[in-house]
Amino acid sequence: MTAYHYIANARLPVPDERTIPVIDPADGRTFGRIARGSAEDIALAVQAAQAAMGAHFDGPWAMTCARDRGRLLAAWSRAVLDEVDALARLEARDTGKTLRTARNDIVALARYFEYYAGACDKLHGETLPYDTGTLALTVREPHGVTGHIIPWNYPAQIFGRSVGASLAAGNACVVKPAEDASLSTLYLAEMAARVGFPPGALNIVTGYGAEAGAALSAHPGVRHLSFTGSTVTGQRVAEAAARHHCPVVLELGGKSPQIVFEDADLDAALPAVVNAIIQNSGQTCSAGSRLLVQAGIHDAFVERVAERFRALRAGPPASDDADLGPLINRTQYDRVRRMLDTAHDEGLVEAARGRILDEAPPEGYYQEAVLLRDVPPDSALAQAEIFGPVLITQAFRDEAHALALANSTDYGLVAGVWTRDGARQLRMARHLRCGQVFINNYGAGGGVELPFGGVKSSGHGREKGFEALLGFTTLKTVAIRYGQDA
Ligand code: TXE
Repeated sequence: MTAYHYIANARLPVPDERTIPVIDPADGRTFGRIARGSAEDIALAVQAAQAAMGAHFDGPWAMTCARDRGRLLAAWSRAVLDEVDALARLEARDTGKTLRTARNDIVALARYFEYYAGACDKLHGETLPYDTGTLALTVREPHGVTGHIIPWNYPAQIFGRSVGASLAAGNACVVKPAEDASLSTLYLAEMAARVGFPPGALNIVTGYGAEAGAALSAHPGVRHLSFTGSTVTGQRVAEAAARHHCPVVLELGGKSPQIVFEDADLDAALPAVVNAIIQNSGQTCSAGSRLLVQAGIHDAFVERVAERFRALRAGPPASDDADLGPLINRTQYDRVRRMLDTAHDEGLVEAARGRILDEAPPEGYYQEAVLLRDVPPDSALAQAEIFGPVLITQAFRDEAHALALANSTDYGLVAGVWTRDGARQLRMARHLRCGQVFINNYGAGGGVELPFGGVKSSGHGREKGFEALLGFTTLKTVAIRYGQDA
């Protein structure tokens, strides 16, 4: 099939020499091609989005009222649920995630559209006390054209949370999915056209980050940018956006702690702690990648975690026996292996290792789950985002020590705390330097309603919930003089 961009509700085919192979992480084989977008393709997509908005916000999409935007998003949500199995299969093949995970992702995607469908017509301004004889009010307006740079770890979900909120607020979107995982985005854009979104409201340009992604972040017609990805690329995107005064939401990496106190319900903590790191084979920005356990129970609890790790199996996405799918690509696979080599060079203790199923093709990017114990806080393994199924442990003495360790990285995305002590729960929630704190649970990215984002090198701005919707608007103040002076 000819590779294409999707602009103004139509496929824009590209010649073969302008394509990128689509590789199946399960066996390393090429099974399709996507278009390799250029700055010209981005310009076309921005133009289509600008036409949908109109120069004075008088274009067809800008004139679509909030109620109707909500109805379109609701219809899109239902269409996604009608095709949940097809979408999950596509996402699993493109990313290597297990079918089970892919299915959850697609259901979450539908829920994003449902949430934002209901939120469209609840987005309102205020009236303000001002001079007698003047009515002052604020109106929430869209930014105009918004750019969305999506990573490969949760392509459908991240598309849903960012594009869903932006369209709900009345913006027209240009999306650049990751070169490693663009298929669900292309599929969803055609679905949007089918349910009735007008041409230009949603446009997709696939391609490499350094080409299509850089062109999108530098395009002066883009009035708001959402980026999810690495810290380094996020910085580049923000620098390019700053040149045309474009606000940016950055959702970057993490090195999130899961803190287990001696008084915790350990039976409840155990499965949650394991799931928080193996979910999506550890390729989750909010993965709970550092396990901090109070010294008195550290060894016994870590042994229970180790037992679970030994039973974990990496295998093909479609296999019922696989707990983890392969990593996304050769680069990520090599990166994780390199970090594990460093761990061994530094003499770190491997407390447990899962296994790779025999049915996994040797050319696939399979990495078994690894548990490393007593990792020094200043080592690379304790500081850097590994983005694989690797959990490290550290023992802490008391609450102050736990906090010091938890806050000791450059990141600040999520933290999990397990304790029955109510006052300690509140103290920890207050002093942890991160965007989300989960007490006696760990919602790795979960909860469409809950604002999500980081502090420090994990980024700024918030995705998800109503907060994200507000971020996709700008405020206009209107003061109407009607002349009845006091
Ligand atoms: O990310 P990039 P990569 C982290 C994780 C991972 C590392 C590298 O630690 O190991 O990043 O992954 C686009 N201008 N996360 O290299 O490069 C790119 O095409 C504009 C955390 O894949 O940040 C893709 O669409 N865009 C993370 C998107 O940016 C550019 C998810 C992400 O790619 C660009 C993924 C440029 N110059 C990786 N260069 C999370 N927060 O969930 C690349 N891109």
